[in-house]
Amino acid sequence: MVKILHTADLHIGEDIFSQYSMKAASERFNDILYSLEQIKNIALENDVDAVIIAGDVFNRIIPSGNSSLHFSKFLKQLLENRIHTIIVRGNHDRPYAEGTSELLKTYNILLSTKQEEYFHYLSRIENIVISAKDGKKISFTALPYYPSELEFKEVKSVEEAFEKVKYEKRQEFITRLKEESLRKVNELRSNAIADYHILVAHVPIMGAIPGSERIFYGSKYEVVYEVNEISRLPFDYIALGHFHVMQQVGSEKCWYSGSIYRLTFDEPSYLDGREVSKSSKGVILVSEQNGALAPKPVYIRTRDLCVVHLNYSNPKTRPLPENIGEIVDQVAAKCPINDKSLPPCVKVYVKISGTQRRMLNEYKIREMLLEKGYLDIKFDIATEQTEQISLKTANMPVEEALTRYIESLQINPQLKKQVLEESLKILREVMSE
Ligand SMILES: [Mn+2]
Repeated sequence: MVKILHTADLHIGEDIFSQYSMKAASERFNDILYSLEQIKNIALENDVDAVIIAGDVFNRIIPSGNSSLHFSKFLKQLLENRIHTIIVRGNHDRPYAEGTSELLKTYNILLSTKQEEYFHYLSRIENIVISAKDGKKISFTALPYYPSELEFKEVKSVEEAFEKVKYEKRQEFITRLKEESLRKVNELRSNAIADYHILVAHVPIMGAIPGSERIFYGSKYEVVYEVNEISRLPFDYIALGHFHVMQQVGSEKCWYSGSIYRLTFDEPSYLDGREVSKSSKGVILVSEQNGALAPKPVYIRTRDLCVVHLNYSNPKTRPLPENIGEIVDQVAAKCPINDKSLPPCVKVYVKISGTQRRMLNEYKIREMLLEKGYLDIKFDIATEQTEQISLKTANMPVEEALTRYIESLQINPQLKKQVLEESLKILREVMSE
C-alpha cells in the first residue's frame, strides 16, 4: 500500500525570536528541530515510501552551518530508511544571482550512490518516477515558485523579466508565464507512466489563507494562480507549499500542508484569548485506499504564539489600571499556558494615550509574565494623540488650567499631588518675575 508524507515550509534557521532574548532564540531553533523530529517519526512509523517537501527548506538562501547540519541529519535518517525525499524549490531556496547556487544542489554530489537514488531536488518544471516498496510506480511533477529554466537566459532573474514588461502588459506576461508552466506540467503528466501521479507545487493560490507568507502575497513579482487552475489538474494528489496555514484548496486531493511551526504572529494560536484552530500544525499523510490516494492531516506538537490587544487610548473611558498586576492578569487570561514544557511566546499590542504612556511600565510587565512561565513577551506600543485640553482651558486663568490638566493625568495620586504642588510653585515663581 502506497504511503506518502507531505510537508513544506520548514524554514530552518528562521530567527524572529532573536529580537526577543538569547533564550527565546535558542528555544526557537529547538522548536524547529522538534518539529523535524516529529515529522521523521511519523514517516518511519507509517513506513512511507516518500516524503515530499514542497519548498522552502531553509529560511535563507545561504543557511547557517547549524541549519544545514540539522537538515542533513534529518535527511540522512529518511534516506537510510529508503524513503524517497522529493524537494521542490520554493522562493526561499532560490539563488538570487547568476553564478550562485543553492545548498540543496550540493547533496546530489555528497550523497553516496545508494542514498542518491532516494534524494530528488527538483528546481525546474520536471518529472520523476519512483518505485514504491510494493513495486507500484509513482510519478512526481514539480512546479517550483520560479522554475529555474525561466532564469538566467536573456535576463538575470524573473524580477528582471517582470521589470522589463511595461505596466499595461504585465497581466499578459503573467498569463503567458502561467500558461507555459501549466502546459509543461500537463505534458509531463501525460507522458509519465505510473500508477499514481502527484503534483508538487510551491505557488500562491488566490483565495487561500496565506498565514505568514502574506507580506509577499500579491507582490509585484508574484505569479498567483486561480484555485481551479491548480486544483483541477489531472493528478491523484496535489502537494502545495508556500502558504503557512494547513488547508485544503478547491478539491479534497489538493492541500497546503502548511509550515511545520508557527512562523510569525500572523498565525497565532490564540488571538485575544480565542483559539485559532486553523493555526494547528502538522503534515498530510497520503495513503492508498481502494485504488485512490486519500490525504489526511496528522498533527504535531508545536509552541503556541499568542496575540493580545490592550486598549488604553482614552483616559476617561479606557483608563490604564493603576495596579500593574491587573494588566499582567489581563494578558495571562488571554494566553493560556497549555503545556509548561512548551510555553507560549506573546505579542502584546497596546494602544495608549500620550498622557498615560509613561505610566505603562512594559519592562516590569514583561518580567512578571516571564515569572509566570511564558517564553517571552514582545510589546508593540502605539501612543495616541492626547486630547486637546487647551480648547476647554483657553479662557481660564493659567493656574486653574494647569491644575485641571494635572488632575486629568492618569498617574499615581501621590505623585499627582506632588507634581501639582511643584508645578504651581514654579508657575507662581514665573508669574512673579
Ligand atoms: Mn514560500
